[in-house]
Amino acid sequence: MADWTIVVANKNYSSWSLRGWLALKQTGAAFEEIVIPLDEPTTREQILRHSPSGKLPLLKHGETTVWESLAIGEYLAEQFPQAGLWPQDAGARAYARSISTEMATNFMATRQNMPMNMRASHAGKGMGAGVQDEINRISAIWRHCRERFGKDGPFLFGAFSMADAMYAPVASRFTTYHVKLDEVSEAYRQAILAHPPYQEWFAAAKKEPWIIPKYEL
Ligand SMILES: N[C@@H](CCC(=O)N[C@@H](CS)C(=O)NCC(=O)O)C(=O)O
Repeated sequence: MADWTIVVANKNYSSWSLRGWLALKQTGAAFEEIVIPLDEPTTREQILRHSPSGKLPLLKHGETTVWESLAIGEYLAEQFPQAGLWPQDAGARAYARSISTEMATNFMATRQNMPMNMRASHAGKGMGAGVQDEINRISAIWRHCRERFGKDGPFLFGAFSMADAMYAPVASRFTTYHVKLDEVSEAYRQAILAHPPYQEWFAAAKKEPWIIPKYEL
């Protein structure tokens, strides 16, 4: 049995699960995975068997359990310093933590109007009140990071980091809802889509049998 297990929800719909899973993949550690489908009669009971908050993702490492995607990222960064989950430079690291927390606690209009649904293609849908303002803020973050910190690779801080794990579901949403982006943000969206672990997750999402009608706009 692997030392590491991650409990996630449906790959097609669970943006938070994708964040934790991408962070774990970045460490290179072998891990086991438990997938619990959302919105089923037994979902809550199944999640509570693992997660005291009733939410996923949840990471298990021996006797240690960690939930909340940012806390998972912090724990993995401590356990695997070589994975580069946070940038080396203190200023860049502070910026990465700020934008990751901003992602974790904001952008409610986008979340509500553009639920993650990796398999779907909903051109023109999801542009509810406040969404364009949030898209503008997200694009400004992406442009700033790419221009100031991203010279050594295609991601926000060059190499793939926790900040990319946090914004990867947004890249997925912008794809599903055909959001028009500036050139720099569009290139970043494509870099996320081309990231091999993202593709692995997406391939699994496409094979899932579950459909959640409320996320099928
Ligand atoms: N703040 C949490 C959010 C986790 C969250 O909301 N997860 C959703 C799945 S995307 C969940 O577990 N929902 C449980 C349910 O709908 O029953 C984190 O960062 O991990």
